[in-house]
Amino acid sequence: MARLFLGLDSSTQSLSAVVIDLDARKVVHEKSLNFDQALPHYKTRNGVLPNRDPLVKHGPPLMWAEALDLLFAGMKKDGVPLDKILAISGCGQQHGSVYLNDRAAGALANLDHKKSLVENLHGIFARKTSPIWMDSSTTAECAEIRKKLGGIKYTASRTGSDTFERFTGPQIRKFHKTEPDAYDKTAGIALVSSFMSSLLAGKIAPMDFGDGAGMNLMEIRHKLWDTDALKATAPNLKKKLPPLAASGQVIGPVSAYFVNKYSLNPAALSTVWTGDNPASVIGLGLMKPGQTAISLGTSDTFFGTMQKCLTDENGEGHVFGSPTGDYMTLICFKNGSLAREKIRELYGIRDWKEFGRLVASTKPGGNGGILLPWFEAEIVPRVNRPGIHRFDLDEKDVAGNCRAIFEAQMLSMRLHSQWMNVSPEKIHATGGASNDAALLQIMADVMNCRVMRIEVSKSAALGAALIAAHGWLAATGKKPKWENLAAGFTDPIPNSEIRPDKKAAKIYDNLLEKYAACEGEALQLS
Ligand code: XUL
Repeated sequence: MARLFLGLDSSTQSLSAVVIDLDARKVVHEKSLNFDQALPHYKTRNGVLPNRDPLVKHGPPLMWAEALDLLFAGMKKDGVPLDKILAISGCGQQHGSVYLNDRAAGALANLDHKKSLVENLHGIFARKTSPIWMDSSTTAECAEIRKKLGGIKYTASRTGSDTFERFTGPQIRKFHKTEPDAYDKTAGIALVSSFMSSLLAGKIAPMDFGDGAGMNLMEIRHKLWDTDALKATAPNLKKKLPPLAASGQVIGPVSAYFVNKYSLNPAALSTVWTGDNPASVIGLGLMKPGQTAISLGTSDTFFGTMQKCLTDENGEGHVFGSPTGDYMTLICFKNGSLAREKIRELYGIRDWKEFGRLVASTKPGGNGGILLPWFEAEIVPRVNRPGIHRFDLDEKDVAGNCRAIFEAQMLSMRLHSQWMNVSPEKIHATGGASNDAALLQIMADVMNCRVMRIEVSKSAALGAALIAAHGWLAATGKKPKWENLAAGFTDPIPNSEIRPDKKAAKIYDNLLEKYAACEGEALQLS
Protein backbone atom coordinates (compact mmCIF):
# COMPACT_ATOMS: atom_id res chain seq x y z
CA MET A 1 0.00 0.00 0.00
CA ALA A 2 1.28 3.45 -0.90
CA ARG A 3 2.68 5.40 2.02
CA LEU A 4 1.06 8.84 1.82
CA PHE A 5 2.03 11.93 3.83
CA LEU A 6 0.40 15.36 3.97
CA GLY A 7 2.30 18.65 4.29
CA LEU A 8 0.49 21.94 4.87
CA ASP A 9 1.82 25.47 4.54
CA SER A 10 -0.06 28.29 6.25
CA SER A 11 1.63 31.24 4.58
CA THR A 12 0.81 34.94 4.45
CA GLN A 13 -1.50 34.83 1.47
CA SER A 14 -2.63 31.23 1.26
CA LEU A 15 -2.93 27.79 2.79
CA SER A 16 -1.43 25.02 0.65
CA ALA A 17 -1.37 21.25 0.81
CA VAL A 18 0.99 18.74 -0.78
CA VAL A 19 0.42 14.99 -0.55
CA ILE A 20 3.40 12.77 -1.33
CA ASP A 21 3.61 9.09 -2.13
CA LEU A 22 6.89 8.14 -0.48
CA ASP A 23 7.33 4.91 -2.42
CA ALA A 24 6.53 6.30 -5.85
CA ARG A 25 8.62 9.42 -4.96
CA LYS A 26 5.85 11.58 -6.31
CA VAL A 27 3.72 14.50 -5.30
CA VAL A 28 0.27 13.04 -5.84
CA HIS A 29 -1.84 16.04 -4.91
CA GLU A 30 -1.37 19.80 -4.58
CA LYS A 31 -3.98 22.31 -3.56
CA SER A 32 -3.87 25.93 -2.56
CA LEU A 33 -6.41 28.31 -1.16
CA ASN A 34 -5.94 32.05 -1.44
CA PHE A 35 -7.25 33.81 1.67
CA ASP A 36 -8.44 37.04 0.00
CA GLN A 37 -10.34 35.16 -2.68
CA ALA A 38 -11.70 32.17 -0.77
CA LEU A 39 -12.50 34.01 2.47
CA PRO A 40 -13.36 37.59 1.46
CA HIS A 41 -15.43 38.18 4.63
CA TYR A 42 -12.21 38.64 6.62
CA LYS A 43 -11.45 41.63 4.37
CA THR A 44 -7.73 40.92 4.16
CA ARG A 45 -5.48 42.24 1.38
CA ASN A 46 -2.78 39.78 0.50
CA GLY A 47 -3.70 38.00 3.73
CA VAL A 48 -3.24 41.08 5.92
CA LEU A 49 -5.93 43.10 7.72
CA PRO A 50 -6.09 46.77 6.75
CA ASN A 51 -4.75 49.15 9.38
CA ARG A 52 -4.37 52.91 9.46
CA ASP A 53 -0.85 52.55 10.82
CA PRO A 54 1.37 51.33 7.94
CA LEU A 55 3.72 49.68 10.44
CA VAL A 56 1.02 47.47 11.94
CA LYS A 57 0.31 44.22 10.08
CA HIS A 58 -2.04 41.70 11.60
CA GLY A 59 -3.88 38.64 10.34
CA PRO A 60 -7.06 36.96 11.63
CA PRO A 61 -6.33 33.57 13.25
CA LEU A 62 -9.91 32.47 12.64
CA MET A 63 -9.32 32.91 8.92
CA TRP A 64 -6.44 30.45 9.07
CA ALA A 65 -8.66 27.97 10.94
CA GLU A 66 -11.52 28.42 8.46
CA ALA A 67 -9.06 27.89 5.61
CA LEU A 68 -8.07 24.55 7.14
CA ASP A 69 -11.71 23.42 7.06
CA LEU A 70 -12.09 24.59 3.46
CA LEU A 71 -8.88 22.94 2.33
CA PHE A 72 -9.81 19.58 3.87
CA ALA A 73 -13.30 19.84 2.38
CA GLY A 74 -11.72 20.57 -1.02
CA MET A 75 -9.33 17.61 -0.74
CA LYS A 76 -12.19 15.31 0.20
CA LYS A 77 -14.20 16.57 -2.78
CA ASP A 78 -11.21 16.06 -5.08
CA GLY A 79 -11.06 12.40 -4.01
CA VAL A 80 -7.70 12.66 -2.19
CA PRO A 81 -7.40 9.38 -0.24
CA LEU A 82 -7.35 11.10 3.15
CA ASP A 83 -8.06 7.74 4.80
CA LYS A 84 -4.61 6.55 3.69
CA ILE A 85 -2.54 9.46 5.04
CA LEU A 86 -0.04 8.14 7.60
CA ALA A 87 1.17 11.43 9.10
CA ILE A 88 0.69 15.17 8.74
CA SER A 89 3.11 17.98 9.34
CA GLY A 90 3.13 21.58 8.30
CA CYS A 91 4.70 24.97 8.45
CA GLY A 92 3.57 28.52 8.88
CA GLN A 93 4.63 32.04 8.09
CA GLN A 94 7.25 32.67 10.75
CA HIS A 95 7.02 34.95 13.81
CA GLY A 96 3.21 35.48 13.76
CA SER A 97 1.63 34.90 17.16
CA VAL A 98 -1.78 33.75 18.36
CA TYR A 99 -3.01 34.61 21.87
CA LEU A 100 -5.23 32.04 23.57
CA ASN A 101 -7.21 32.27 26.80
CA ASP A 102 -7.84 29.55 29.36
CA ARG A 103 -10.72 28.11 27.35
CA ALA A 104 -8.52 27.15 24.41
CA ALA A 105 -7.18 23.81 25.63
CA GLY A 106 -10.71 22.56 26.45
CA ALA A 107 -12.10 23.71 23.10
CA LEU A 108 -9.27 22.02 21.21
CA ALA A 109 -9.79 18.76 23.06
CA ASN A 110 -13.51 18.74 22.28
CA LEU A 111 -13.75 19.86 18.66
CA ASP A 112 -17.27 19.01 17.50
CA HIS A 113 -17.27 17.79 13.89
CA LYS A 114 -20.87 18.85 13.41
CA LYS A 115 -19.74 22.43 13.78
CA SER A 116 -17.12 24.34 11.83
CA LEU A 117 -13.70 25.08 13.30
CA VAL A 118 -14.72 28.73 13.53
CA GLU A 119 -17.75 27.82 15.66
CA ASN A 120 -15.64 25.48 17.79
CA LEU A 121 -13.03 28.15 18.43
CA HIS A 122 -15.49 30.82 19.46
CA GLY A 123 -14.31 32.62 22.60
CA ILE A 124 -10.84 31.06 22.86
CA PHE A 125 -8.75 34.10 21.87
CA ALA A 126 -7.20 36.55 24.32
CA ARG A 127 -6.45 38.82 21.36
CA LYS A 128 -8.61 38.92 18.27
CA THR A 129 -5.88 39.46 15.72
CA SER A 130 -2.34 38.17 15.30
CA PRO A 131 0.69 40.31 14.56
CA ILE A 132 2.50 38.72 11.61
CA TRP A 133 6.01 38.87 10.17
CA MET A 134 5.27 42.01 8.13
CA ASP A 135 4.62 44.07 11.24
CA SER A 136 7.32 46.61 12.03
CA SER A 137 5.69 48.50 14.88
CA THR A 138 7.89 47.27 17.75
CA THR A 139 11.08 49.31 17.35
CA ALA A 140 10.88 50.55 20.95
CA GLU A 141 10.40 47.05 22.32
CA CYS A 142 13.31 45.74 20.23
CA ALA A 143 15.56 48.40 21.72
CA GLU A 144 14.38 47.61 25.27
CA ILE A 145 14.95 43.87 24.97
CA ARG A 146 18.28 44.30 23.16
CA LYS A 147 19.49 46.64 25.87
CA LYS A 148 18.52 44.26 28.64
CA LEU A 149 20.27 41.40 26.85
CA GLY A 150 23.50 43.37 26.39
CA GLY A 151 23.42 44.73 22.83
CA ILE A 152 23.20 43.46 19.25
CA LYS A 153 26.10 41.04 19.25
CA TYR A 154 25.12 39.35 22.48
CA THR A 155 21.42 39.19 21.58
CA ALA A 156 22.30 37.58 18.24
CA SER A 157 24.76 35.10 19.67
CA ARG A 158 22.31 34.18 22.42
CA THR A 159 19.01 33.91 20.50
CA GLY A 160 20.28 33.48 16.92
CA SER A 161 19.23 36.98 15.84
CA ASP A 162 19.31 40.55 16.99
CA THR A 163 15.87 41.75 18.10
CA PHE A 164 13.69 42.35 15.04
CA GLU A 165 10.36 44.13 14.88
CA ARG A 166 8.59 41.09 13.45
CA PHE A 167 10.06 38.61 15.95
CA THR A 168 7.58 37.25 18.43
CA GLY A 169 9.34 38.39 21.63
CA PRO A 170 9.18 42.13 20.81
CA GLN A 171 5.58 41.63 19.63
CA ILE A 172 4.67 39.96 22.93
CA ARG A 173 6.33 42.80 24.83
CA LYS A 174 4.29 45.38 22.90
CA PHE A 175 1.08 43.46 23.67
CA HIS A 176 2.00 43.33 27.35
CA LYS A 177 2.75 47.08 27.40
CA THR A 178 -0.28 48.25 25.44
CA GLU A 179 -2.92 45.75 26.61
CA PRO A 180 -1.75 44.54 30.02
CA ASP A 181 -5.15 43.10 31.00
CA ALA A 182 -5.47 41.09 27.81
CA TYR A 183 -1.88 39.92 28.26
CA ASP A 184 -2.68 38.76 31.79
CA LYS A 185 -5.69 36.84 30.47
CA THR A 186 -3.49 35.11 27.89
CA ALA A 187 -3.10 31.51 29.02
CA GLY A 188 -1.07 30.41 26.03
CA ILE A 189 0.81 31.95 23.13
CA ALA A 190 1.13 30.02 19.89
CA LEU A 191 2.99 30.66 16.66
CA VAL A 192 1.03 30.38 13.41
CA SER A 193 2.68 26.96 12.99
CA SER A 194 1.90 25.70 16.49
CA PHE A 195 -1.64 27.14 16.35
CA MET A 196 -2.39 25.18 13.19
CA SER A 197 -0.81 22.00 14.54
CA SER A 198 -2.84 22.44 17.73
CA LEU A 199 -6.01 22.33 15.62
CA LEU A 200 -4.92 19.11 13.94
CA ALA A 201 -3.74 17.49 17.16
CA GLY A 202 -6.72 18.67 19.23
CA LYS A 203 -4.36 19.93 21.93
CA ILE A 204 -1.83 22.71 22.52
CA ALA A 205 1.13 21.77 20.34
CA PRO A 206 4.85 22.36 20.98
CA MET A 207 6.82 24.95 19.03
CA ASP A 208 9.77 23.64 17.06
CA PHE A 209 13.44 24.69 17.10
CA GLY A 210 13.11 26.35 13.69
CA ASP A 211 10.11 28.59 14.36
CA GLY A 212 10.99 28.89 18.05
CA ALA A 213 14.25 30.53 17.02
CA GLY A 214 12.27 33.30 15.33
CA MET A 215 11.09 34.70 18.64
CA ASN A 216 14.22 36.14 20.31
CA LEU A 217 13.27 33.85 23.18
CA MET A 218 15.13 30.60 22.52
CA GLU A 219 18.74 29.96 23.40
CA ILE A 220 19.96 29.02 19.96
CA ARG A 221 22.84 26.76 20.99
CA HIS A 222 20.91 24.73 23.56
CA LYS A 223 17.46 24.95 22.03
CA LEU A 224 15.80 25.85 25.33
CA TRP A 225 13.75 28.85 26.44
CA ASP A 226 16.24 31.55 27.46
CA THR A 227 15.45 32.72 30.98
CA ASP A 228 17.04 36.17 30.51
CA ALA A 229 15.23 36.76 27.22
CA LEU A 230 11.92 35.71 28.76
CA LYS A 231 12.50 38.12 31.64
CA ALA A 232 13.48 40.94 29.31
CA THR A 233 10.31 40.44 27.27
CA ALA A 234 7.28 40.19 29.56
CA PRO A 235 6.26 38.88 33.00
CA ASN A 236 5.09 35.30 33.50
CA LEU A 237 5.98 34.45 29.95
CA LYS A 238 7.38 30.96 30.52
CA LYS A 239 3.96 29.77 31.72
CA LYS A 240 2.33 30.95 28.52
CA LEU A 241 4.70 29.13 26.19
CA PRO A 242 4.44 25.47 25.17
CA PRO A 243 7.46 23.15 25.26
CA LEU A 244 10.00 23.22 22.45
CA ALA A 245 10.42 20.11 20.30
CA ALA A 246 11.87 18.94 17.01
CA SER A 247 9.67 19.42 13.96
CA GLY A 248 8.11 16.15 12.86
CA GLN A 249 8.01 14.83 16.42
CA VAL A 250 4.77 12.97 16.95
CA ILE A 251 2.19 14.83 19.07
CA GLY A 252 -0.40 12.07 18.87
CA PRO A 253 -3.12 10.84 16.53
CA VAL A 254 -5.02 13.51 14.59
CA SER A 255 -8.06 15.01 16.27
CA ALA A 256 -11.25 12.99 15.79
CA TYR A 257 -12.74 16.18 14.30
CA PHE A 258 -10.86 15.57 11.03
CA VAL A 259 -11.52 11.84 11.09
CA ASN A 260 -15.27 12.24 11.48
CA LYS A 261 -15.64 15.20 9.17
CA TYR A 262 -13.22 14.46 6.34
CA SER A 263 -12.65 10.70 6.72
CA LEU A 264 -9.02 11.24 7.63
CA ASN A 265 -7.22 8.06 8.68
CA PRO A 266 -7.84 7.75 12.46
CA ALA A 267 -4.32 6.36 12.87
CA ALA A 268 -2.73 9.31 11.05
CA LEU A 269 -0.09 10.92 13.25
CA SER A 270 -0.18 14.60 13.90
CA THR A 271 3.35 16.01 14.23
CA VAL A 272 5.08 19.22 15.30
CA TRP A 273 5.06 21.95 12.63
CA THR A 274 7.85 24.36 11.76
CA GLY A 275 8.30 27.72 10.02
CA ASP A 276 7.97 28.05 6.26
CA ASN A 277 11.70 28.71 5.83
CA PRO A 278 12.97 25.70 7.80
CA ALA A 279 10.44 23.58 5.87
CA SER A 280 11.76 25.00 2.59
CA VAL A 281 15.28 23.93 3.55
CA ILE A 282 13.96 20.36 3.33
CA GLY A 283 11.65 20.97 0.36
CA LEU A 284 14.54 22.42 -1.62
CA GLY A 285 16.93 19.62 -0.70
CA LEU A 286 19.43 21.82 1.16
CA MET A 287 20.66 19.17 3.52
CA LYS A 288 24.38 19.81 3.15
CA PRO A 289 26.30 22.82 4.51
CA GLY A 290 26.95 25.46 1.87
CA GLN A 291 23.87 24.57 -0.16
CA THR A 292 21.87 27.75 -0.54
CA ALA A 293 18.55 28.87 -1.91
CA ILE A 294 16.93 32.10 -2.89
CA SER A 295 13.20 32.17 -2.57
CA LEU A 296 11.44 34.88 -4.52
CA GLY A 297 8.17 34.94 -2.64
CA THR A 298 6.14 37.67 -0.94
CA SER A 299 9.41 38.40 0.80
CA ASP A 300 12.72 37.44 -0.78
CA THR A 301 14.84 35.18 1.37
CA PHE A 302 18.36 33.89 1.11
CA PHE A 303 19.08 30.81 3.15
CA GLY A 304 21.13 27.69 3.55
CA THR A 305 22.24 24.91 5.86
CA MET A 306 25.01 25.41 8.40
CA GLN A 307 26.46 22.78 10.72
CA LYS A 308 28.14 24.91 13.33
CA CYS A 309 26.09 27.74 14.79
CA LEU A 310 27.57 31.04 13.53
CA THR A 311 25.67 34.25 14.28
CA ASP A 312 25.75 37.66 12.60
CA GLU A 313 27.62 40.19 14.75
CA ASN A 314 25.97 43.03 12.85
CA GLY A 315 22.62 41.55 13.64
CA GLU A 316 21.13 41.57 10.13
CA GLY A 317 20.82 37.84 9.50
CA HIS A 318 19.26 35.00 11.43
CA VAL A 319 20.10 31.53 12.59
CA PHE A 320 17.25 29.08 13.12
CA GLY A 321 17.19 25.39 13.96
CA SER A 322 16.90 23.26 10.83
CA PRO A 323 14.55 20.26 10.73
CA THR A 324 17.68 18.15 10.03
CA GLY A 325 18.98 18.92 13.53
CA ASP A 326 21.64 21.29 12.09
CA TYR A 327 21.18 25.02 11.77
CA MET A 328 19.99 27.22 8.96
CA THR A 329 20.90 30.78 8.15
CA LEU A 330 18.44 33.21 6.71
CA ILE A 331 18.14 36.79 5.64
CA CYS A 332 14.73 38.12 4.86
CA PHE A 333 14.03 41.12 2.63
CA LYS A 334 10.47 42.33 2.95
CA ASN A 335 10.30 44.15 -0.37
CA GLY A 336 10.30 41.03 -2.52
CA SER A 337 7.57 40.19 -4.99
CA LEU A 338 5.31 42.88 -3.54
CA ALA A 339 7.88 45.47 -4.66
CA ARG A 340 8.28 43.88 -8.09
CA GLU A 341 4.49 43.97 -8.40
CA LYS A 342 4.46 47.66 -7.44
CA ILE A 343 6.90 48.45 -10.26
CA ARG A 344 4.78 46.44 -12.65
CA GLU A 345 1.69 48.38 -11.57
CA LEU A 346 3.52 51.70 -11.66
CA TYR A 347 4.51 51.26 -15.29
CA GLY A 348 1.32 49.45 -16.36
CA ILE A 349 3.25 46.36 -17.48
CA ARG A 350 0.78 43.72 -18.69
CA ASP A 351 2.25 40.58 -17.16
CA TRP A 352 5.44 38.96 -15.90
CA LYS A 353 6.35 37.78 -19.39
CA GLU A 354 6.43 41.38 -20.53
CA PHE A 355 8.36 42.36 -17.38
CA GLY A 356 10.98 39.66 -18.14
CA ARG A 357 11.17 40.77 -21.78
CA LEU A 358 11.84 44.36 -20.69
CA VAL A 359 14.58 43.22 -18.29
CA ALA A 360 16.19 41.12 -21.04
CA SER A 361 16.19 44.14 -23.38
CA THR A 362 18.61 46.01 -21.08
CA LYS A 363 22.27 45.50 -20.24
CA PRO A 364 23.76 44.13 -16.98
CA GLY A 365 24.42 46.97 -14.60
CA GLY A 366 21.95 49.19 -16.47
CA ASN A 367 24.52 51.99 -16.94
CA GLY A 368 25.04 52.20 -13.20
CA GLY A 369 21.43 53.03 -12.27
CA ILE A 370 20.35 52.01 -8.75
CA LEU A 371 16.77 51.69 -7.49
CA LEU A 372 16.16 51.06 -3.80
CA PRO A 373 12.68 49.52 -3.68
CA TRP A 374 11.54 50.17 -0.14
CA PHE A 375 7.84 50.39 -0.94
CA GLU A 376 7.18 48.88 2.49
CA ALA A 377 9.24 49.37 5.65
CA GLU A 378 12.28 47.14 5.06
CA ILE A 379 13.89 44.61 7.37
CA VAL A 380 17.38 44.43 5.81
CA PRO A 381 18.67 47.07 5.93
CA ARG A 382 16.34 48.48 8.55
CA VAL A 383 14.08 51.12 6.98
CA ASN A 384 11.12 52.29 8.99
CA ARG A 385 10.05 55.12 6.68
CA PRO A 386 9.09 53.47 3.39
CA GLY A 387 10.08 55.12 0.12
CA ILE A 388 11.87 54.39 -3.14
CA HIS A 389 15.15 56.01 -4.11
CA ARG A 390 16.69 56.29 -7.58
CA PHE A 391 20.34 57.03 -8.31
CA ASP A 392 21.47 57.71 -11.90
CA LEU A 393 18.22 56.23 -13.08
CA ASP A 394 15.56 58.03 -15.10
CA GLU A 395 12.11 57.46 -13.64
CA LYS A 396 10.71 57.37 -17.19
CA ASP A 397 13.03 54.55 -18.28
CA VAL A 398 10.54 51.67 -17.96
CA ALA A 399 12.88 48.80 -18.92
CA GLY A 400 15.73 50.32 -16.88
CA ASN A 401 13.54 50.43 -13.78
CA CYS A 402 12.45 46.81 -14.25
CA ARG A 403 16.09 45.70 -14.39
CA ALA A 404 17.19 48.04 -11.63
CA ILE A 405 14.71 46.75 -9.06
CA PHE A 406 15.84 43.13 -9.41
CA GLU A 407 19.51 44.09 -9.54
CA ALA A 408 19.12 46.05 -6.31
CA GLN A 409 17.35 43.12 -4.66
CA MET A 410 20.18 40.76 -5.62
CA LEU A 411 22.98 43.22 -4.75
CA SER A 412 21.38 43.77 -1.38
CA MET A 413 21.30 40.00 -0.81
CA ARG A 414 24.96 39.69 -1.69
CA LEU A 415 25.99 42.62 0.50
CA HIS A 416 24.01 41.58 3.54
CA SER A 417 24.86 37.86 3.42
CA GLN A 418 28.60 38.30 3.70
CA TRP A 419 28.58 37.39 7.42
CA MET A 420 27.52 33.82 6.64
CA ASN A 421 30.95 33.20 5.24
CA VAL A 422 29.43 30.85 2.70
CA SER A 423 30.48 31.17 -0.89
CA PRO A 424 27.56 29.38 -2.42
CA GLU A 425 28.63 26.83 -4.95
CA LYS A 426 25.12 26.54 -6.29
CA ILE A 427 21.85 28.29 -5.61
CA HIS A 428 18.44 26.69 -5.84
CA ALA A 429 15.93 29.28 -6.97
CA THR A 430 12.30 29.01 -6.05
CA GLY A 431 9.12 31.08 -5.75
CA GLY A 432 6.99 32.93 -8.28
CA ALA A 433 9.64 35.02 -10.04
CA SER A 434 12.03 32.07 -10.37
CA ASN A 435 10.23 31.14 -13.59
CA ASP A 436 11.81 34.11 -15.33
CA ALA A 437 15.09 33.33 -17.08
CA ALA A 438 16.14 36.99 -17.36
CA LEU A 439 15.81 37.46 -13.60
CA LEU A 440 17.69 34.24 -12.87
CA GLN A 441 20.53 35.35 -15.12
CA ILE A 442 20.84 38.51 -13.00
CA MET A 443 20.86 36.31 -9.88
CA ALA A 444 23.65 34.11 -11.30
CA ASP A 445 25.68 37.15 -12.41
CA VAL A 446 25.33 39.15 -9.18
CA MET A 447 26.09 36.12 -6.99
CA ASN A 448 28.68 34.82 -9.48
CA CYS A 449 27.35 31.32 -8.99
CA ARG A 450 25.37 28.62 -10.80
CA VAL A 451 21.61 28.89 -10.35
CA MET A 452 19.19 26.00 -10.75
CA ARG A 453 15.45 26.11 -10.72
CA ILE A 454 13.71 23.69 -8.48
CA GLU A 455 10.61 21.92 -9.68
CA VAL A 456 7.99 22.55 -7.02
CA SER A 457 6.59 25.97 -6.38
CA LYS A 458 5.28 24.71 -3.06
CA SER A 459 8.66 23.91 -1.55
CA ALA A 460 7.54 24.72 1.99
CA ALA A 461 4.52 22.39 1.84
CA LEU A 462 6.65 19.67 0.20
CA GLY A 463 9.24 20.10 2.96
CA ALA A 464 6.44 19.71 5.51
CA ALA A 465 5.26 16.48 3.85
CA LEU A 466 8.83 15.13 4.00
CA ILE A 467 9.05 16.18 7.66
CA ALA A 468 5.82 14.22 8.28
CA ALA A 469 7.36 11.17 6.58
CA HIS A 470 10.56 11.54 8.61
CA GLY A 471 8.56 11.83 11.85
CA TRP A 472 6.46 8.78 10.99
CA LEU A 473 9.51 6.66 10.08
CA ALA A 474 11.32 7.74 13.25
CA ALA A 475 8.23 6.89 15.32
CA THR A 476 8.21 3.41 13.81
CA GLY A 477 11.79 2.83 14.94
CA LYS A 478 13.60 3.67 11.68
CA LYS A 479 16.47 6.13 11.31
CA PRO A 480 15.70 7.76 7.99
CA LYS A 481 18.46 9.77 6.28
CA TRP A 482 17.24 13.14 4.99
CA GLU A 483 19.10 12.85 1.67
CA ASN A 484 17.56 9.46 0.93
CA LEU A 485 14.13 10.59 2.02
CA ALA A 486 14.14 13.66 -0.21
CA ALA A 487 15.80 12.00 -3.22
CA GLY A 488 13.61 12.32 -6.28
CA PHE A 489 11.44 15.03 -4.72
CA THR A 490 13.94 17.86 -4.61
CA ASP A 491 15.98 17.47 -7.80
CA PRO A 492 16.45 20.68 -9.78
CA ILE A 493 14.63 20.90 -13.10
CA PRO A 494 16.82 19.15 -15.71
CA ASN A 495 18.72 21.61 -17.91
CA SER A 496 17.57 24.56 -15.80
CA GLU A 497 21.10 25.49 -14.81
CA ILE A 498 22.06 29.09 -15.51
CA ARG A 499 25.77 29.89 -15.41
CA PRO A 500 27.13 33.31 -14.53
CA ASP A 501 28.41 35.42 -17.38
CA LYS A 502 32.00 36.38 -16.52
CA LYS A 503 31.75 39.90 -17.93
CA ALA A 504 28.46 40.63 -16.21
CA ALA A 505 29.76 39.21 -12.91
CA LYS A 506 32.65 41.70 -13.08
CA ILE A 507 30.24 44.57 -13.68
CA TYR A 508 28.32 43.57 -10.56
CA ASP A 509 31.50 43.19 -8.49
CA ASN A 510 32.08 46.87 -9.20
CA LEU A 511 28.45 47.91 -8.86
CA LEU A 512 28.27 46.37 -5.38
CA GLU A 513 30.39 49.19 -3.98
CA LYS A 514 28.17 51.82 -5.58
CA TYR A 515 25.08 49.99 -4.35
CA ALA A 516 26.43 50.02 -0.78
CA ALA A 517 27.14 53.77 -1.01
CA CYS A 518 23.67 54.52 -2.41
CA GLU A 519 22.10 52.39 0.30
CA GLY A 520 24.02 54.35 2.92
CA GLU A 521 22.87 57.64 1.40
CA ALA A 522 19.25 56.52 1.13
CA LEU A 523 19.27 55.34 4.74
CA GLN A 524 20.19 58.86 5.82
CA LEU A 525 17.01 60.04 4.08
CA SER A 526 14.76 57.32 5.51
C1 XUL B 1 11.41 35.00 7.87
C2 XUL B 1 10.21 35.79 7.57
C3 XUL B 1 9.42 35.47 6.34
C4 XUL B 1 8.18 34.72 6.68
C5 XUL B 1 7.35 34.60 5.41
O1 XUL B 1 12.12 35.49 8.96
O2 XUL B 1 9.83 36.68 8.27
O3 XUL B 1 10.19 34.75 5.40
O4 XUL B 1 8.50 33.49 7.24
O5 XUL B 1 6.29 33.75 5.58
